[in-house]
Amino acid sequence: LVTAVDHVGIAVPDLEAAIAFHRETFGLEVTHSEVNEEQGVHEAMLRAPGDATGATQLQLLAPLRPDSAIAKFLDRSGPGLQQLAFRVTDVEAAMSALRAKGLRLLYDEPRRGTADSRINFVHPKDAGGVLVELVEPAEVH
Ligand code: CMX
Repeated sequence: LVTAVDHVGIAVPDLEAAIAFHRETFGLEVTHSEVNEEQGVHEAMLRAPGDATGATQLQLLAPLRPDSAIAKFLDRSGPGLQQLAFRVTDVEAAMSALRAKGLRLLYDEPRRGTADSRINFVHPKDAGGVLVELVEPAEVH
């Protein structure tokens, strides 16, 4: 079902400040950044310099709007770990397999995630208190 831990996501109030902190403190490098309007986030992906392409990344997530998932998370919990993302080869198949085990998925159909990936989430109450994202990466041409 799961082929890799794709990324770990941290909610931050200020994306540029968080990127600078992770670069200057831990030496991480930004590989990608984008605005995802539907998810209400301005986000960046970072990796350790020794990691190969495809290694687990760190995702920094800043809110675009006060009613977004990240803004609500920051209001409730403050900055910190918000999600664990598993890479899958077929997000619909993963959704079916998890639904068959009685887990609740947040969306009926996959939505657009980072870099045109297809994503869904398992409700944190059904995954040990962790918001689990399923990520099917876009095909690389
Ligand atoms: N991790 C663990 N638990 C969480 C959580 C998180 N990130 N977010 C909420 N919860 C908990 C709450 O604390 C609450 O627990 P209690 O009932 O014990 O207080 C419970 O889950 C349900 O909370 P809720 O008020 O019903 O729901 P919220 O409005 O907090 O929304 C969630 C939670 C997961 C449905 C919402 O954050 C969501 O839709 N997330 C998916 C989208 C997302 O996170 N987008 C940003 C990232 C985009 C990307 O990765 O590309």
